[in-house]
Amino acid sequence: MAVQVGVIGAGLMGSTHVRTLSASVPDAEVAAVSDAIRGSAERIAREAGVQTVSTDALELIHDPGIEAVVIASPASTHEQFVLACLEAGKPVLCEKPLAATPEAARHVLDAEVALGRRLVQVGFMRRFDPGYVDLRTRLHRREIGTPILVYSTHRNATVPAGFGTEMIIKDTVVHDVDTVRWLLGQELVKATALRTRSTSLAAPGVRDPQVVTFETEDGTLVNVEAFVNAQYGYDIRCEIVGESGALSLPRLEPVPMGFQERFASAYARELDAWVASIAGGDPAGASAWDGYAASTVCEAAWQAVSTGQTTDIALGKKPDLYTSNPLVAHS
Ligand code: ISE
Repeated sequence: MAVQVGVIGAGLMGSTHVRTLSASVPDAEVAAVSDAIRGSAERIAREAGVQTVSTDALELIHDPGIEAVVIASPASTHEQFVLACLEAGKPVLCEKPLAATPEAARHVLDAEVALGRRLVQVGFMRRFDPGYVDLRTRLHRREIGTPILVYSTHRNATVPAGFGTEMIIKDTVVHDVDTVRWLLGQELVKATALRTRSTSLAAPGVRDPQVVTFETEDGTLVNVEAFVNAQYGYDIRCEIVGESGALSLPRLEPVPMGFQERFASAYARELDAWVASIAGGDPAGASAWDGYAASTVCEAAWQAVSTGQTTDIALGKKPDLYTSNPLVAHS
């Protein structure tokens, strides 16, 4: 029988996940959708043939008919809902960020460690993008030797109204942070923000683009550019420069216009791997530690943007629960 999945949040991401689970993940069935706005949940439920509609996420989580949960509600709700899933012993795929603050992400991490088993996967879907997977495989085959520099470029054509400078870091750069940690198998230890001129097309007071340089544990330098009013398209680039060569993510032509188009395959593979991990028990994708690390790094990056000073990043010791599936250390 297909895994009975409940989806919390019927906005852009939640609806995308309902459609993808329904159309592309044969071992899953979306059995319930909840959203604070009943009409939103009803709309996607009608489209996808979902039986149960709710406006109460906790009711969905504790529904005995629901075996696993996807959280795609606002970041401010993630801590409460993920903790409820852990309490109910249900596997949960939580959209990034894991929580609204590093402290809240730490609460989730500590709760999963106390439980003693991994139930949390965080929605860093680039880990399932074929281009990024190939890049990482070739890097770990040492095709370019030891990495020295990484350039990660993250351009949106436009963003919704109200998308401020802090969101450029915590909602956009957060992907580049997780991707680079995963590619290199390294934690990030310092953040420095560069002052750039802003595009005249940014909303008043928004400083866009943002350029943040990170240093990894072994001294690799990572340059992240996030430009969310680029107009021409949703352009994701990554180049890794090593001691004996360079590797780049394939460039898509024409440039897609949005992240749903650019990462459609990654979202489907992410959900498929998550459902398979529920049946098979092996955790897939980014863990609660990765979610905590990404939130902590982005908070430090935001401090660097706000102060103009280089900010140190201290994650503390990684719990043993996450060392059995370590970041792929660059040998
Ligand atoms: C959005 O939430 C995403 O996750 C996209 O991948 C990112 O490009 C965009 O900037 C975010 O707002």
